[in-house]
Amino acid sequence: MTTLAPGFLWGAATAPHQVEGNNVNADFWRTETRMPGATYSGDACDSYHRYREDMQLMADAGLTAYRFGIEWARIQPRPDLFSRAELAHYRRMIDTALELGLTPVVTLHHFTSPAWFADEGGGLTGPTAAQRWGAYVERVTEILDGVEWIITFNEPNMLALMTAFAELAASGAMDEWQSPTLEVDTSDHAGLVASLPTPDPEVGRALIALHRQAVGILRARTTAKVGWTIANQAFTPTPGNEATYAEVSHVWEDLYLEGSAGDDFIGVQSYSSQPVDANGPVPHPPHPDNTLVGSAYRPDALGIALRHAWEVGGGIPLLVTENGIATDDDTRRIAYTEGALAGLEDAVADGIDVRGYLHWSLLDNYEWGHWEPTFGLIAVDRETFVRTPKPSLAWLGQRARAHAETAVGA
Ligand code: IFM
Repeated sequence: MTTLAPGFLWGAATAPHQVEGNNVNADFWRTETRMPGATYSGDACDSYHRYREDMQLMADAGLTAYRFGIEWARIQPRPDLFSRAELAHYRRMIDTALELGLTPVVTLHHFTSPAWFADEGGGLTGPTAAQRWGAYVERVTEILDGVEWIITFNEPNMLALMTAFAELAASGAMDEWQSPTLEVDTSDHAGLVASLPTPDPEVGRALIALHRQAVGILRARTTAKVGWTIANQAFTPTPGNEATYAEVSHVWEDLYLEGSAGDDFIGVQSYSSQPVDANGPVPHPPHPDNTLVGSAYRPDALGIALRHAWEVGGGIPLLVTENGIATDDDTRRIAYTEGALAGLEDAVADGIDVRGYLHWSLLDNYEWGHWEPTFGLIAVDRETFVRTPKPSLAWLGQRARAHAETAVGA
């Protein structure tokens, strides 16, 4: 007997730079060329042209929601130029999702900004940020009719971490670039994890201000539910280290959960879990069970993350905007997701308001410098772009269908 509400969203997620291809005006397009050992995004999954096929596969499987992003660098390729054609492109994506019965969950910023904005003097932390970001958000509201869920920033805490990485790299203290997500590439660098920088709270506070600005604009011009998505680390204290745990949690995520005050929802993004001892997050050693990004196999992380976000967020409704596993074994993906959903259902049974589950990722997409960590429910041929759904897509779709039947019969 499901505890999930009838309108619970079942879907999958992508981000523009990771799937669209040829995002040539974005800052990360240039960053890729500066990352030693990195592979370029290039054509990515060519979803810029193949989005209908992607959405059709989701709808055919039984899913009911699609989280995708709008790419600022396409909407505003130059400071003095907004592209009507690109606005129309994203409107077509929204229309296609609605036509296929998929609830669009739209992200306005998923790690990438226009390169000209990054150059203007500090990007999101620079003096022009509020004016530039506000103008972009206002312009995008012209195409958001009928969209019920809008995400301002994806993982502001990881954006704040990326700033810390960039500062470290600029100081020459880091001879090798680390991908922007915590989960990436730690397998080869287990010893490095302990000395990784932490998200810069100053950057965090600047992002909270930009988020609040966007919430104001979106509330005034749309009827959508508005929130942002936090990378939840599912930290757990080791005995006697509760105070360190509280400090670590604050700098990594609670600052951002608290910055959600007044929002309509908090996007929870969870992959793994990490204990905290007296020295901080405990480095995770290489292990045969690790995922392809070197993180611990922890399906229970989602339940921990939901409970933490609910508690710190003060009861703001939650939407799982990312959860998944980097693996080339789809049976393992299903087992992981089964475990994660069990944690979600337990949390809901305990009274936590969770509005949906969006799996990361729909496609085997570009993982910020790498193609090897495959998170997708659908494989993509890197030469032909042919999509091949994995059993996990049908499995997740079946969960959605079973829930719909139970909810209707309830
Ligand atoms: O691919 C990323 C995504 O862009 C943000 N959250 C984590 C994912 C997996 O590392």
